[in-house]
Amino acid sequence: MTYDSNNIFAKILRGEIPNKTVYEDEQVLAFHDISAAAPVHVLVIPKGEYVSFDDFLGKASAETVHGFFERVRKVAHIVEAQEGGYRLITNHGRNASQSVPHFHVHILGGRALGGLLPGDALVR
Ligand code: DGP
Repeated sequence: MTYDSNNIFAKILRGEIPNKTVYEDEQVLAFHDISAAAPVHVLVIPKGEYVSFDDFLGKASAETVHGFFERVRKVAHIVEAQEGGYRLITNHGRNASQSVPHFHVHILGGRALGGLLPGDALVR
């Protein structure tokens, strides 16, 4: 997997495109999704160059992976999503409709989110 340093999240990390930051440290940036699908919709991205979850787990150290997911939890608490509940989504590749090729986790919450997939998605 080749990382495209012109993807939109790389531009956000370089400060070329503004974002509404929820949390930032040396490892991650968390910001509000531009097209929120729920009252809480935050994206958490590592600062390292990883195309997707699959790429991240394949390349990053166990310490980095652990640190990333600890921060996802921290961000979920910052936006106070833990009490009512939240869903994590990460899309890898074409079938999952990944649209930005920089690994990111969606934190969704703030309302009842319903079933796992939109509609009654039948596997055919
Ligand atoms: P995915 O489909 O999993 O690759 O999700 C990409 C998400 O990124 C999508 O929910 C919309 C969001 N997004 C795309 N461009 C921007 C942007 O410029 N700013 C912000 N804040 N979010 C963006």
